[in-house]
Amino acid sequence: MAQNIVEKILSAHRVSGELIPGKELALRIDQTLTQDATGTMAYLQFESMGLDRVKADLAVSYVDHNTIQVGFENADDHAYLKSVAQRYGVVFSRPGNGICHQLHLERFGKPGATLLGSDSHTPTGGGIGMIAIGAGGIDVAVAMGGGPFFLTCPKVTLVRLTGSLKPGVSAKDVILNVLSVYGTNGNVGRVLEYGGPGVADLGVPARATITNMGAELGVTTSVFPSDATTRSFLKAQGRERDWVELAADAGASYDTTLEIDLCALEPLAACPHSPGVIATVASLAGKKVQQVLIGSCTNSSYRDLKTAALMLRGKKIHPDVEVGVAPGSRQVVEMLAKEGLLTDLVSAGVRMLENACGFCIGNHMSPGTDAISLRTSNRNFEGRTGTQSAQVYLVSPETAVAAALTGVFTDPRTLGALPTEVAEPAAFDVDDSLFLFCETAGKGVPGTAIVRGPNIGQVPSGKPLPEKLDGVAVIKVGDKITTDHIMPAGARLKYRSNVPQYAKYVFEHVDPAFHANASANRDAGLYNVIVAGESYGQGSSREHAAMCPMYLGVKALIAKSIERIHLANLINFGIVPFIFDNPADYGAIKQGDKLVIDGLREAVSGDGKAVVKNVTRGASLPVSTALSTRQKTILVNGGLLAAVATGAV
Ligand code: MIC
Ligand code: SF4
Repeated sequence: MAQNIVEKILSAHRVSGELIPGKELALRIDQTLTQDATGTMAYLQFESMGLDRVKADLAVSYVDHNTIQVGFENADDHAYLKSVAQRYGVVFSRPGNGICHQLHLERFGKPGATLLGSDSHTPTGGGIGMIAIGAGGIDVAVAMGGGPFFLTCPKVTLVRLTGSLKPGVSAKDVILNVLSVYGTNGNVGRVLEYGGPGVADLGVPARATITNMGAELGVTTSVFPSDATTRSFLKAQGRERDWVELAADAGASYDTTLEIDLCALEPLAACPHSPGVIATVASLAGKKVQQVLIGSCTNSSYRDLKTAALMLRGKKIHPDVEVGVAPGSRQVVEMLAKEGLLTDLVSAGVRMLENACGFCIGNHMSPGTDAISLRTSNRNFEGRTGTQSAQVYLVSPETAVAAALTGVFTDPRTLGALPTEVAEPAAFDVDDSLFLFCETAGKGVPGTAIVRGPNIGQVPSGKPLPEKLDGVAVIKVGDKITTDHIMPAGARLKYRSNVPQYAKYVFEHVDPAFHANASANRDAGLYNVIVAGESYGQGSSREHAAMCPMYLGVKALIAKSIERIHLANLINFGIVPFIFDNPADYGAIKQGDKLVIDGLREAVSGDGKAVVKNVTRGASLPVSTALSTRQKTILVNGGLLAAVATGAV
C-alpha cells in the first residue's frame, strides 16, 4: 500500500500497537537528546532505573539553556551532567558549543531515524526527514534505556508547497502562515508532512525553521522529505553516509491537505502574547521598536545570520534600538568570523551574544518596561522575557534587521535591494572538539564518580492513587495556560534540579499565593485540584510543570482540553488529567471550592468516567479521562517511576 513519509518511519519503528490514528503506538527510538534545563531530572530518573548504560544508538546531552552561571547552581548542574554522561555512555556537548536543536541537525540527525528529546522543539530534526518528537525527561530516560516511546498514533496532514519565496520573505513567514491557519490549539494528535514542488525551493535551515516552530501548533511533529538538498547539507557537514532518500509513495493518502503558494506569502509577525496571533508586517509598519534579537533554535543558522550580516553591511543600527545576535552554534560563529561577517554585525552596532538559548528563555536581555521587542524566536508568552509588560513580536531575520535599521516595524521588501538567497556552503567548518565522546561510546565508564553539588536534588516520588479524592480547587485558570505560566523559566530556571526549591515558584505570576495554599492543603491531608480552560499546558516539554505540582499535592486536573506533551507529563507524575464532559461546567467551580471524587481509583482503572462533587456549591459535574491500559497502570501506581519500580510497567 502506498505510504506517506510519516507512515514509513512509524511502521519501520513500531514495537507494538497499531498504526491507526488515535490508537496507542509504541516506537523504537534511535536517538535521544536532552538539554541542561530538563536534563538533570532526566538523568536523575535514568539513574534511578538502575541500568548500567545507555542502550539507544545515540544519546546526546547538551548544555545550552542555563549558561549564564549566576550563583553556583548552573555550574553544579553542568558538572553533574558531564559526569553522568561519561558514566553511562552519553555524548556530552559542553556549554559554548551551541543550541541543542541546531547542533543535532548539524552533527547527528539522520533522515528516516527517530529522535526523542526532552525539549519541545526537538521536531527541528524533521527538517532533514526525522520523526523527531519532544517529550518529558522521564520518557526520554526510558528511551535512553532502550524502552519504547508510547504515543497516540497521529493523523497526517499534507502541507503542499508550490511556487517559491520572494526576496524578503523567508521560512519564518511560512510557519507563521501555517500558525495563522491552524492556531496554537486543537492540533493535538496530528503530524504535518511537507511536500509538493515548493519543497525544492527551501534549504535545510529553512525546513528546520518550519518544523521547529510546528511545536507552537501543538502537533506531535512535522517532517520534510529527504532529497538532494538534504544530501548536500549532510555532505557539507561531512556526513553524506547518513543520507537516505525519503519521499511519500505516489498515491499516499493524508487525513487533510493544506495548500500554500510560497509566491503569495508576505512578511508576517506573531503578536503579543501568542505565536498564534498573526498580522502582516505591513499592517504594523511605523510602530516603534525598542529591541531586536536574532537567534534561538528557530532562526540562528549560518543562512539566517549571514543574511542579517549582509543586510547590515556598511550600515548602522538605529540609535533607539538595542540589537543582539545569538548564533545557533560554534560552527555558525566560526564561519561568520572567517568570512568577515562578524565584522559586519559588530560594526553595525550589534551586541554579540553567546551561542546558546540565552535571551529566548528569558535569562538575560530582558526588555525595558512596556518595550516592544522583535525576536526571531518561537515563543512570545507573556513574561517569558523576564519583563511582564514587554510586548514581543516574533518575526523573520529579514524583518528583524529591517526594524534594527529603521527603529520601527518595516516590511523588509521596502528596503530596496535585499541580499540574494544565501547559498549553503559546499563544506561547513566541522570541529567536534566541544563534544565529549565517551571513550567507550555507548558503553559508559562504570567507575566514573558522579559529581553532585548542593543544587542536585532528588526525584520526588509519587503516591499511589487514593480510592477517593478529597480535595480543593486550589487554583482556577483560563484558556491557553502555558508551561511558562505553570513553572516560570528565566531566572528561576537554575532551580530545575531541586524540586522543593523550584516548587516555590509554581504559578508565581498567576497566583503568588499558590505555593502557600497548595502546601497548606497538602499538609492538612487534602489533595489539590487544578481547574483550567482550553489548551492547558501549551509550550514547553518541561516536566517540572507536572513534577512540582505533584510535589505540592496536586492529584487531578480538570480542564476543557490539554496539550499533548503536558498530558503525558501529568500521567507520568501521577496527576489524573480529567476533561469536563460539558465545557460549561467550568463555570460551576470557583477557586477554593471543596471537591470530592468518590471511586477515583476505580474510575481511572475502569472507563475513565467520574463525577466531581462540588461540595461547596452542591453541584455534580461529570468528567472523563481517556487512558490506555498502560497509562491507567501508571496513574494507579502514582506515576511512571513508581510503576517502573514496582515492575507494573
Ligand atoms: C522552552 O523553549 O520553553 C524550553 C526551555 O526550551 C523548553 C524546555 C524546558 O522547559 O527546559 C521546551 O521547549 O521544551
Ligand atoms: Fe532554547 Fe529557546 Fe529553543 Fe527553547 S525555544 S530550545 S529556550 S532556543
